[in-house]
Amino acid sequence: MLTFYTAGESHGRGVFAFLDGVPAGLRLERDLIDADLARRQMGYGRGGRMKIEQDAADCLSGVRGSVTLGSPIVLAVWNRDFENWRSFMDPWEIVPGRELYTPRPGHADLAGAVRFGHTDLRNVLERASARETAGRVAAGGVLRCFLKTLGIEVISWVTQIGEVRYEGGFDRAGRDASSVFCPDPATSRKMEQAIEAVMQVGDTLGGEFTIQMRGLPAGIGSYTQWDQRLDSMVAGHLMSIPAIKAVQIGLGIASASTPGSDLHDAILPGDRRGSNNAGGMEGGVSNGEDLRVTCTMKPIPTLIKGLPSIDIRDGSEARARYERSDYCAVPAASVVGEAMLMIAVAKAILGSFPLPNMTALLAAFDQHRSGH
Ligand code: EPS
Repeated sequence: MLTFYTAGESHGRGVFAFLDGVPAGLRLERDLIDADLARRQMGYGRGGRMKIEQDAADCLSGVRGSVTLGSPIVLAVWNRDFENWRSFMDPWEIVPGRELYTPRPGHADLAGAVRFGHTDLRNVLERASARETAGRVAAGGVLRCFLKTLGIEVISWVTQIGEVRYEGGFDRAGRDASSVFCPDPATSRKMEQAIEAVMQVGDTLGGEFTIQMRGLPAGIGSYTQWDQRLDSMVAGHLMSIPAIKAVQIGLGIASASTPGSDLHDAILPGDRRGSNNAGGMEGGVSNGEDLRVTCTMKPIPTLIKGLPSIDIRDGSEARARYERSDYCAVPAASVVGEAMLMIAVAKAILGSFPLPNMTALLAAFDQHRSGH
């Protein structure tokens, strides 16, 4: 079984990813992992923090000479900003001055403080911050190498910022040339303008992105138990990304208004399907078509103008405190979405093929693939 966790505070020493169960003998491409981390820092509308950080994965265990050992892997993404926060974030002795008492509506501040009994909201937001997603992307990079070895590729693109929508398909050159990760230049410009408009009034903007996985063979996941269903694993992993409010698989919400005769993907001779409205999964099992998932992101809850709130010390009216934030992080979230999809699918593959090294896994996987 593949186990994945993160640790780390936003202004602490760093963000850490822990992966256990990655087979031995997997060759890792450091550039691939760091390219994902660099992409997560990009996107029009990011805030000042991204000018400070230069995220890269420092591998602390489980890898020798670029090859996995089969032992637990720990990756560190060090926070450059820690130098500015050392006195407030030191594990043993801190100086006062960075306490927070006015929770942001929409963030974990208030509910998180209730959960753990914190009286200083800093103790919540340091961990609830989306800075944590750097650890997810570092781990996702390791699993990108794993999936690439199995002939599986993951891509994503932004389909909506605010009210500006893109209905076209994926084009790598277009996506990579776009500051908002949308393949079409004219739509990208409109998305930038939508972000600029909220920047001017100190507001924030959400949106939507689509992730596609190509090359996953049929038969991964299971219909036999709810938590082994691939769609349940995929949705859960993507829903866990901060600010994601909806996950759609294939045609998703539009399935409700589509008659069954139009919705279901005809099975044709020669291993072909008439369409892919199911998004590559039927009955919780991959069906050999591309996995296709769309995620909706709400606007970031940290606003310059500060939303209505209270001071938790006395319950009096107050505006939520603003320190620094992003205006729009949908492009960055699409990179996190890729990582979480890769983690979910890698868990499902290793659940079906619990083999200790890549030689055995590749042999079993190739045999499975050729059976279809
Ligand atoms: C983020 C780092 C954070 C925020 C952002 C994501 O850095 P800081 O709080 O120092 O500015 O920029 O987090 C949020 C917007 C949030 O609401 O949690 C990052 O590395 O992605």
